[in-house]
Amino acid sequence: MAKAKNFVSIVMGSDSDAEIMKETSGILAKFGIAHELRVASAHRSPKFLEKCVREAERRGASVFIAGAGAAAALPGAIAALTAKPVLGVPIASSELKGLDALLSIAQMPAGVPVAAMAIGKAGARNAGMLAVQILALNDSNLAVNLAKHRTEQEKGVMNKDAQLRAGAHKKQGG
Ligand code: RP5
Repeated sequence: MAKAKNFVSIVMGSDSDAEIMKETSGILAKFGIAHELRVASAHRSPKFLEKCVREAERRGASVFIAGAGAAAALPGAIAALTAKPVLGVPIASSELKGLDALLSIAQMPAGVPVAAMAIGKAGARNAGMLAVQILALNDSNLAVNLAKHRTEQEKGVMNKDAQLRAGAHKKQGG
Protein backbone atom coordinates (compact mmCIF):
# COMPACT_ATOMS: atom_id res chain seq x y z
CA MET A 1 0.00 0.00 0.00
CA ALA A 2 1.43 3.40 -1.01
CA LYS A 3 1.78 5.64 2.03
CA ALA A 4 0.46 9.19 1.82
CA LYS A 5 3.01 11.87 2.72
CA ASN A 6 0.73 13.06 5.50
CA PHE A 7 -1.86 10.71 6.92
CA VAL A 8 -4.13 11.24 9.93
CA SER A 9 -6.24 8.59 11.60
CA ILE A 10 -9.50 9.83 13.14
CA VAL A 11 -11.08 7.33 15.51
CA MET A 12 -14.38 7.75 17.34
CA GLY A 13 -15.88 5.71 20.15
CA SER A 14 -19.30 5.32 18.54
CA ASP A 15 -21.02 6.13 15.27
CA SER A 16 -23.11 8.54 17.37
CA ASP A 17 -19.93 10.72 17.53
CA ALA A 18 -19.73 10.99 13.73
CA GLU A 19 -21.58 14.29 13.34
CA ILE A 20 -18.99 16.02 15.53
CA MET A 21 -15.95 14.22 14.14
CA LYS A 22 -16.90 15.09 10.54
CA GLU A 23 -15.80 18.62 11.50
CA THR A 24 -12.26 17.29 11.90
CA SER A 25 -12.48 15.54 8.58
CA GLY A 26 -13.66 18.78 6.93
CA ILE A 27 -10.59 20.69 8.15
CA LEU A 28 -8.18 17.97 7.01
CA ALA A 29 -9.91 17.81 3.61
CA LYS A 30 -9.60 21.59 3.26
CA PHE A 31 -5.81 21.23 3.57
CA GLY A 32 -5.71 18.18 1.29
CA ILE A 33 -4.54 15.82 4.03
CA ALA A 34 -5.24 12.12 3.55
CA HIS A 35 -7.18 10.70 6.48
CA GLU A 36 -9.50 7.95 7.61
CA LEU A 37 -12.55 7.93 9.90
CA ARG A 38 -12.99 4.80 12.01
CA VAL A 39 -15.28 3.64 14.80
CA ALA A 40 -13.57 1.66 17.56
CA SER A 41 -14.25 1.74 21.29
CA ALA A 42 -11.69 1.49 24.10
CA HIS A 43 -14.31 -0.15 26.34
CA ARG A 44 -16.52 -2.10 23.92
CA SER A 45 -13.96 -3.28 21.33
CA PRO A 46 -10.42 -3.06 22.80
CA LYS A 47 -8.91 -5.74 20.54
CA PHE A 48 -10.41 -4.14 17.43
CA LEU A 49 -9.11 -0.74 18.57
CA GLU A 50 -5.57 -2.12 18.77
CA LYS A 51 -5.97 -3.59 15.26
CA CYS A 52 -7.12 -0.17 13.94
CA VAL A 53 -4.12 1.59 15.50
CA ARG A 54 -1.67 -0.95 14.05
CA GLU A 55 -3.29 -0.65 10.59
CA ALA A 56 -3.14 3.16 10.75
CA GLU A 57 0.54 3.02 11.70
CA ARG A 58 1.24 0.70 8.75
CA ARG A 59 -0.46 3.26 6.49
CA GLY A 60 1.91 5.90 7.86
CA ALA A 61 -0.34 7.78 10.28
CA SER A 62 1.64 10.58 11.91
CA VAL A 63 -1.16 11.94 14.09
CA PHE A 64 -4.16 10.26 15.73
CA ILE A 65 -7.32 12.19 16.57
CA ALA A 66 -9.74 10.47 18.92
CA GLY A 67 -13.27 11.69 19.67
CA ALA A 68 -15.27 10.14 22.49
CA GLY A 69 -17.92 10.99 25.04
CA ALA A 70 -18.81 9.93 28.60
CA ALA A 71 -15.90 8.09 30.35
CA ALA A 72 -13.79 8.82 27.30
CA ALA A 73 -10.93 6.33 27.52
CA LEU A 74 -10.37 6.20 23.75
CA PRO A 75 -7.66 8.89 23.33
CA GLY A 76 -5.70 7.52 26.29
CA ALA A 77 -6.03 3.95 25.07
CA ILE A 78 -4.70 4.97 21.64
CA ALA A 79 -1.86 6.92 23.28
CA ALA A 80 -0.95 3.75 25.20
CA LEU A 81 -0.62 1.87 21.89
CA THR A 82 1.36 4.42 19.83
CA ALA A 83 4.13 6.99 20.27
CA LYS A 84 2.51 9.28 17.64
CA PRO A 85 0.78 12.44 18.93
CA VAL A 86 -2.83 11.86 20.02
CA LEU A 87 -5.38 14.70 20.06
CA GLY A 88 -8.51 13.99 22.10
CA VAL A 89 -11.90 15.54 21.38
CA PRO A 90 -14.42 15.37 24.25
CA ILE A 91 -17.99 14.86 23.03
CA ALA A 92 -21.12 15.92 24.91
CA SER A 93 -22.98 12.61 24.65
CA SER A 94 -23.86 11.90 28.28
CA GLU A 95 -25.88 13.56 31.05
CA LEU A 96 -22.70 15.42 32.07
CA LYS A 97 -22.58 17.16 28.67
CA GLY A 98 -18.93 16.52 27.85
CA LEU A 99 -17.36 17.58 31.16
CA ASP A 100 -16.90 13.89 31.99
CA ALA A 101 -15.15 13.31 28.64
CA LEU A 102 -13.04 16.48 29.00
CA LEU A 103 -11.71 15.40 32.39
CA SER A 104 -11.18 11.81 31.24
CA ILE A 105 -9.14 13.06 28.29
CA ALA A 106 -7.22 15.81 30.11
CA GLN A 107 -6.26 13.91 33.25
CA MET A 108 -3.77 11.49 31.72
CA PRO A 109 -1.06 10.05 33.97
CA ALA A 110 2.47 11.42 33.41
CA GLY A 111 4.27 9.60 30.63
CA VAL A 112 1.36 9.05 28.23
CA PRO A 113 0.27 12.48 26.93
CA VAL A 114 -2.96 13.29 25.14
CA ALA A 115 -3.73 16.81 23.90
CA ALA A 116 -7.20 17.75 25.15
CA MET A 117 -9.28 19.87 22.78
CA ALA A 118 -12.45 21.84 23.60
CA ILE A 119 -15.77 19.98 23.95
CA GLY A 120 -17.73 19.41 20.73
CA LYS A 121 -17.49 20.99 17.29
CA ALA A 122 -14.91 23.65 18.20
CA GLY A 123 -12.66 20.96 19.64
CA ALA A 124 -13.16 18.73 16.61
CA ARG A 125 -12.20 21.56 14.25
CA ASN A 126 -9.22 22.53 16.40
CA ALA A 127 -8.02 18.93 16.44
CA GLY A 128 -7.91 19.12 12.65
CA MET A 129 -6.08 22.47 12.79
CA LEU A 130 -3.56 21.22 15.35
CA ALA A 131 -2.88 18.15 13.20
CA VAL A 132 -2.24 20.48 10.24
CA GLN A 133 0.14 22.55 12.39
CA ILE A 134 2.04 19.41 13.47
CA LEU A 135 2.34 18.14 9.89
CA ALA A 136 3.35 21.62 8.64
CA LEU A 137 6.52 21.42 10.77
CA ASN A 138 7.96 19.12 8.08
CA ASP A 139 5.99 20.27 5.04
CA SER A 140 6.73 23.72 3.66
CA ASN A 141 3.75 23.73 1.22
CA LEU A 142 1.41 22.96 4.09
CA ALA A 143 3.05 25.70 6.17
CA VAL A 144 2.33 28.20 3.37
CA ASN A 145 -1.32 27.07 3.17
CA LEU A 146 -1.63 27.34 6.92
CA ALA A 147 -0.31 30.91 6.83
CA LYS A 148 -2.84 31.74 4.04
CA HIS A 149 -5.65 30.24 6.12
CA ARG A 150 -4.70 32.42 9.11
CA THR A 151 -4.70 35.51 6.86
CA GLU A 152 -8.14 34.60 5.45
CA GLN A 153 -9.45 34.00 8.96
CA GLU A 154 -8.27 37.43 10.07
CA LYS A 155 -9.77 39.08 6.97
CA GLY A 156 -13.09 37.36 7.77
CA VAL A 157 -13.13 38.91 11.25
CA MET A 158 -12.18 42.33 9.86
CA ASN A 159 -15.01 42.13 7.30
CA LYS A 160 -17.50 41.37 10.05
CA ASP A 161 -16.17 44.32 12.04
CA ALA A 162 -16.55 46.59 8.99
CA GLN A 163 -20.13 45.34 8.34
CA LEU A 164 -21.13 45.87 11.97
CA ARG A 165 -19.67 49.35 12.02
CA ALA A 166 -21.33 50.25 8.70
CA GLY A 167 -24.70 49.03 10.08
CA ALA A 168 -24.28 51.03 13.31
CA HIS A 169 -23.27 54.09 11.29
CA LYS A 170 -26.44 53.80 9.12
CA LYS A 171 -28.65 53.49 12.22
CA GLN A 172 -27.05 56.54 13.81
CA GLY A 173 -27.54 58.47 10.60
CA GLY A 174 -31.26 57.55 10.74
C1 RP5 B 1 -18.76 6.79 24.19
O1 RP5 B 1 -20.05 6.65 24.62
C2 RP5 B 1 -18.85 7.17 22.74
O2 RP5 B 1 -17.72 7.89 22.32
C3 RP5 B 1 -20.10 7.99 22.68
O3 RP5 B 1 -19.81 9.39 22.77
C4 RP5 B 1 -20.87 7.57 23.93
C5 RP5 B 1 -22.21 6.99 23.64
O4 RP5 B 1 -22.10 5.94 22.70
P1 RP5 B 1 -23.40 5.25 22.09
O5 RP5 B 1 -24.13 4.64 23.25
O6 RP5 B 1 -24.16 6.34 21.38
O7 RP5 B 1 -22.88 4.20 21.13
O8 RP5 B 1 -18.01 5.63 24.34
